[in-house]
Amino acid sequence: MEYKILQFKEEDKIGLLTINRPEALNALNSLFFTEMNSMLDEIEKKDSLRALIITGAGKAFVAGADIAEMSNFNSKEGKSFSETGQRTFDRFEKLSIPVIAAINGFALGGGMELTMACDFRIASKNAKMGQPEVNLGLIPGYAGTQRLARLIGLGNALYLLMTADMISAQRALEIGLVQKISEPETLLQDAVSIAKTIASKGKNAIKQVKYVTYKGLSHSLEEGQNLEAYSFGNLFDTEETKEGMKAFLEKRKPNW
Ligand code: CO8
Repeated sequence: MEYKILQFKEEDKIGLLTINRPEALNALNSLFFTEMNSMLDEIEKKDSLRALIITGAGKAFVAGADIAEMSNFNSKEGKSFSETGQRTFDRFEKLSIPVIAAINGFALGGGMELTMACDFRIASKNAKMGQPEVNLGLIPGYAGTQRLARLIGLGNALYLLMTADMISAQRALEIGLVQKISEPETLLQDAVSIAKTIASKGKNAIKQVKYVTYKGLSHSLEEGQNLEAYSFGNLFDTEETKEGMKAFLEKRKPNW
C-alpha cells in the first residue's frame, strides 16, 4: 500500500515508525487506522526486526483522534471508530517485539492512548500528555479508561480522566506514565539506544517476557504463575537459553 501518513524505516534491526500528519498535529483519522493495520501486517512479517519505535513528526506525537472527522458521527459510527482503534492498538501488545513510544510533543486523547498501547514510553522534556476527552463531552475510546488505571493506578487515572489536566513529562515520569525523559534533540537516539539494549538480549526470552506479562494481567495470580512456569520451563529446550547460560559460565557473551 502507498502510505500518506505513516513512514517506516529500518536500521540495524530497529524499526522507526513516524506518524506524519503535522498540519493536524498527527490527529488520528480513518486513513491512519487503515494505514496502521497495513503497516502492522508488514511489520509482523519482518523476521529480522528486533524492536519498533513509534514517534510523531513536528511538534506533536499525536494530539488525539481527529475531532473534525468525529464531529459528524452518530452512535453507531462512534462505536465502530472506537472498536477499530482498540483492535488496532491491541496489535502492538500482540507483536512479539518490544514497542517503544518516543513522545516528541503533545500526546493527548487518542495519542496518549496510543502511547499506552506501547510496551513503555520515553518522553521528550517538552512533551505534554493528557486525556482531554471530557472537555469535548467525550470519554477515551481507544482503551484509555482501561489501560490508564492499569498503568498508574485508579486514583491517578481517574484524576487525569476527570480533570483533563495536561501534564508535563516530569509529572508523567513521577506517576510512572513514562519511564524516561530525554532532551528533545536526543529523544530518538535514546529510544534507539534502549531498543538496541533489548535487541542484545535473548530474542525468544524478550518475546516470552512480553507475552507472559500481558497475558497474566487478565488472569488470577495463580493462573499467571502457571503460565510463567510453563513458559520458563519451555525455554530450557531452546538453543538460545542453553547458549545464554553456557556463555555466562564460560565468562563470554552469548553467541546469538
Ligand atoms: N483533531 C483534529 N485536528 C486537530 C486536533 C485533533 N485532535 N488537534 C489539533 N488539530 C489541528 C487544529 O485544528 C489545527 O488545524 P488548523 O491549523 O487547520 O486550524 C492544527 O491541528 C494545529 O493545532 P492548533 O492550532 O490548535 O495548535 P496549538 O499549538 O495552538 O494547540 C493543542 C495545540 C493544545 C494540542 C490543541 O491543538 C488541542 O487542544 N487539540 C485537541 C486536543 C484534544 O482535545 N484531543 C483529544 C481528542 S478526542 C480523542 O482523542 C478521543 C479518542 C477516542 C476516540 C474514540 C473514537 C470514537
